[in-house]
Amino acid sequence: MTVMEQRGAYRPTPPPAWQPRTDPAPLLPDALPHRVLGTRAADRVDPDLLRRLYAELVRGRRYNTQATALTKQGRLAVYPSSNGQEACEVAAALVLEERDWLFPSYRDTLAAVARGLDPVQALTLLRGDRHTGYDPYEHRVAPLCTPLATQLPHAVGLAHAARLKGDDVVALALVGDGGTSEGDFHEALNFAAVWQAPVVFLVQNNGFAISVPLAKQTAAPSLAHKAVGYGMPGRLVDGNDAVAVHEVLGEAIAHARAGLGPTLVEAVTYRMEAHTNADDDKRYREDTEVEAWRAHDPIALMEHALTERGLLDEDGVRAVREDAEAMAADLRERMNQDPVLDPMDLFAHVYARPTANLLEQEAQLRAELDAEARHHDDEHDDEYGGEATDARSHEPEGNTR
Ligand SMILES: Cc1ncc(C[n+]2csc(CCOP(=O)(O)OP(=O)(O)O)c2C)c(N)n1
Ligand SMILES: [Mg+2]
Repeated sequence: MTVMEQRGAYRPTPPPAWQPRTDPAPLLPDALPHRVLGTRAADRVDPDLLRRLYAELVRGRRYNTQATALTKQGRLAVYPSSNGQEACEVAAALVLEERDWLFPSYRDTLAAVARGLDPVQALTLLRGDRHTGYDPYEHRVAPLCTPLATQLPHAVGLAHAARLKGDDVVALALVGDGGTSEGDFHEALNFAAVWQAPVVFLVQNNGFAISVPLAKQTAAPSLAHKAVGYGMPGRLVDGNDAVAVHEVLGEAIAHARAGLGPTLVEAVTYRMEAHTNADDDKRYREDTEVEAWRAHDPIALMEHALTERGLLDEDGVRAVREDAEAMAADLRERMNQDPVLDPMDLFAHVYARPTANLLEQEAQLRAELDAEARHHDDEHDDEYGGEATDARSHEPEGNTR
């Protein structure tokens, strides 16, 4: 007897007949990246917003060049420059309310600085000094995250928790195009949409994950399309147009704040420099491609818009540049001072309740440091016949701590 004969019934469609649960059309991204600068809409943008964005873009680029120079001087271990991506960085920082949270990746120091973080503290991690280097609660900036996409579930968790507590907080999480291939990206989007968490994901599609171009990374029509599969809206924006990014993020944040759930924004931009100072981009891309993007520079776009509207003249440009130079000089000077570090800090801020292993390692390091200090003191006694109280008295002259 066949299965059909057994049951005595046959229907070609699953019971009940399958339907999409929601209409996907409103979730689909715009056909082309949204732009404001260079269009008629630029005439209506608030002049103060234009001037603020411009000043921050210029400061941001100066910060990037200074930080890259510091790697060459051995003052910074590594720097992933966001040169070319300043519009995303600056718009992300300026669009948030003070009570909101920013979740950056390693490439997003500019966003953290534009949100108010001390420019030197923002580089502490990349200098290899200590932990995150700043207090995340001070400006509501989560640690700059090096493991790809791990900041995304953190952002969703914080946003969901805030909603449960009734706090009016939105989390904005930044990630790269390559990061969208990580498991954490998918888990974060899924949870965010199921919980309708007040979170916005900004994907900076800069064309590359180190040397891997986007075409080898994903078969999706656009990264914004990835939103649809999770049931949240996807938006596409010109990532070099600071006003457009500010506008699209502003709408997504208002949507999230109103309890309507998350949005995925793909900003189409370009990484103008190598992945970091340790990378050689000539090995995997053509100069002509880089030059084509140079003509669509975020600062030039903004300067053009401001000049067109009579909001910027030579004096204005000079004032903004001088301010950026002063910031760079201060950064240089402070980064040229050797930080005073306590090795025991390795164990601070890791766990609220340290594990037995960590306590053991902490005691071991303390004993080693004490023994070293005693050894220095003994050497000093032998050499000078006197009593040394501080191991640092043996440091070479000219060491300016
Ligand atoms: C989980 C994890 N896997 C691999 C790496 C090594 N890695 C560092 S940056 C990078 C490329 C990331 O590209 P993308 O997300 O596009 O960000 P971008 O560097 O372009 O800003 C990779 C693979 C990492 N940091 N974390
Ligand atoms: Mg990338």
